[in-house]
Amino acid sequence: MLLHKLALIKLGGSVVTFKDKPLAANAAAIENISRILAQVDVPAIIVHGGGSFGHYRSMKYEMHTKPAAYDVHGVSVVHESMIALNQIIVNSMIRVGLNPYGIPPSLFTTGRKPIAAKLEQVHTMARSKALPVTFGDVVHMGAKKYSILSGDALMTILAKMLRPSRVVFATNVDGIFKDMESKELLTEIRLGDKKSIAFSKPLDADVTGGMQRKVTEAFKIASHGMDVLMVNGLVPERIAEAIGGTLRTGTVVKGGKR
Ligand code: IP8
Repeated sequence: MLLHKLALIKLGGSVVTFKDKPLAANAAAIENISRILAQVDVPAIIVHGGGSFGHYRSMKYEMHTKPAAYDVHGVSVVHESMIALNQIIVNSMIRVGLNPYGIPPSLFTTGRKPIAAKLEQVHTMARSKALPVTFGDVVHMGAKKYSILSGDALMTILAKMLRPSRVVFATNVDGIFKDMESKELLTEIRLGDKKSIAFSKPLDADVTGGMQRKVTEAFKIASHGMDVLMVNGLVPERIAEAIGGTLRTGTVVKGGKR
């Protein structure tokens, strides 16, 4: 049973950056979403992706989601690029009167494992008017190993521990399409439907797997009984609709039992 309201929202890299231009934030999209979030008065936690910041830098240093002894200078550069993007987003939110609080995932995870007490603290902050803003990042996996922890995987970690009442993935498309030829938008899908969705190949500039990764994580979250909403974040009203339970254009991955 969901006892309280909490919205968990992923802002995809394709929304907050221009994926085809290195280190280019989409300032207008970030500002539009910030304004929408300022109007929606509900406790929330934001996760953002890497887009042309983290992915661009990770490619240069050949860093992936597989834990390995990557070039530690690359680790610094990738992490710094994500901090820079987080600052752009946090500052945009401050300008519209929100109370964002940037949090690297390493503050509440060890590798990919959540630290329960720290996550509970993030949750408490969200319930008391702060807006935690975390992000996909490069994280330490022990000894000399590091790994890219995608914001999509973080969504699953956060959803499983905090059981939000709304889980929203905002990307640059309207939702999940049946296939890329017909571009028929699937308004509702169930756990059993996963095999029938045809994905396009992720862009080369995406080290964590593009839309397919999002859908995989959405299904994982749905298998824990939570509905997951996939919306177009470049039409920011849809994020507000998703939070308010009035979404008209998007895909709902229905929560159910595995
Ligand atoms: O865009 C990736 O996060 P994502 C973060 O959510 C890095 O997959 C550092 C590439």
